[in-house]
Amino acid sequence: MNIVIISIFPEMFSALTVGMPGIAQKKHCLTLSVVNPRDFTIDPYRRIDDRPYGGGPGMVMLAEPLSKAVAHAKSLVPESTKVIYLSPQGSVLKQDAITTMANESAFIFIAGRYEGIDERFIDRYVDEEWSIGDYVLSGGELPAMVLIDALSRLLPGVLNEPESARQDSFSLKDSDNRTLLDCPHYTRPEVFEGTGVPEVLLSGNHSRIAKWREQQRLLRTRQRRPDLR
Ligand code: 9WO
Repeated sequence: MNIVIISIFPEMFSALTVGMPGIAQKKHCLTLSVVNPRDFTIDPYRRIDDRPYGGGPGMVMLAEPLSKAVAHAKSLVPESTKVIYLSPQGSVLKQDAITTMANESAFIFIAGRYEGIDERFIDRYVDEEWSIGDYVLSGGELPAMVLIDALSRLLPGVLNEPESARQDSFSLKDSDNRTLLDCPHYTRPEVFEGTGVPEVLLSGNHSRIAKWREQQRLLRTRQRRPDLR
C-alpha cells in the first residue's frame, strides 16, 4: 500500500518508523510519503492559512497550497487514488471500513490544522471524510496515523502467520459476524501480587479454553458495550 500524507507537520510521522507500520515499511508492504503544503505556497511569507470570511476566531487553511500539494501527491500514486480528509465532520471509522480500505493499493490523506480547511477545497478534491471519534483535536495528523496503524496490521505479508490464521485471531467478529470485544489475557507469573490465573487457562484443554474465551468476549461485550449486541 502506498500512502501520501498532506501535512504541514511532516516530522510527526516519524512515529510510524516503530511498531506495525515500521515493520510494514521495512518489509515493503507499506510506503509512506509526506507532502508539505507550505512547499506549494506562492507568497513570500509561505502562508498556508488566512482569516475566515464572515469573521470569528481562528484561521482557515488556504485551498490553493492544498490543491497544489494534492496535484504533487497524485504524481506519486495512480491519478484515481482516493483523497481522504480526517475531520470530526466525517463518518466515524469502524473496523469494517478499515478492512475495506486495506484492499486498496493507495491513498492520499489530508491532515488539516487550525479551525479547518476552505470548504471549496473539500468539495473539489476530497473523496471521503472520516472521523476517528467524536472529539476535536488540534489537527488531523494523529487521526491519519491512527488510520495508518490500523491499516498496516491488515496488510498481507506484514505478519508471519498465513492469511487465514490472521483473519481469525485478529478479527473482532464472532461466528455470526457480530462485533465482540477481546477476552482477557494472562502470562507469567502464575501468581501476580497474590492473584492467580483462571484455572481453565492452565488446564491444557484447548476446546474448554476456546469456549471460555468466547464466553468472556460475549460477557464483556454485554457489560461494557451493550450497543454492540
Ligand atoms: C470542529 C469544531 C467544533 C467546534 C468548535 C471548533 C471546532 N473545530 C473543529 C475542527 O474540525 N477543527 C479541526 C482541527 C480542523 C481540521 C483539523 N483538526 C482536527 C481534526 N481536529 N480533530 C480532527 C479529527 C479528525 C478525525 N477524527 C477526529 C478528530
